[in-house]
Amino acid sequence: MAYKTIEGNLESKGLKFAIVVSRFNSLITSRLLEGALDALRRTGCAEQDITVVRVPGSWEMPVVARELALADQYDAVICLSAVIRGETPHFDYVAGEAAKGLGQIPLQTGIPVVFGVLTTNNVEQALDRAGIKNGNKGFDAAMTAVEMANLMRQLRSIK
Ligand code: INI
Repeated sequence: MAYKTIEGNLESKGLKFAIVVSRFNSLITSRLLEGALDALRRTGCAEQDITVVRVPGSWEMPVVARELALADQYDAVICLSAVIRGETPHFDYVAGEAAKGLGQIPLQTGIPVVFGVLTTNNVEQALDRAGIKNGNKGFDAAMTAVEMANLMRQLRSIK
């Protein structure tokens, strides 16, 4: 007997998304947001099905993403920020807590939370990943959100 494959498609018509975006490093994060919006629009998502929530920095993302996941309004939450290594250990605390906090939310809520958080050594590396040289990680994060939202719908419809 042929095996069964389950995977999410890349159509976002009828799905709802929340995008959490940080103001910190806004030169980078505004580009990540543009990339994410481009991906959602191009996969068919209606403008009124997209909610953008702005937060001060990566540190503040988990509590806000959790609230959105619990709201029962969104098929996926997309988190966009950039943590850039400086001279102090601040980077490790902020990046570490953001990753740890965001990682727990899908497990607690069943709503996919996509980690569109850049962690780079300098601004140039971040810009490269925000539409300059190495693609746009905001676009990639939104495509992952679309796939995961569809996958979760399929898994929930299995009888
Ligand atoms: N927040 C970021 O999103 N990226 C950073 O690189 C960063 N650095 O390096 O400090 C950063 N700090 C702010 C932090 O997220 C909080 O907003 C702040 O500590 C207030 O709680």
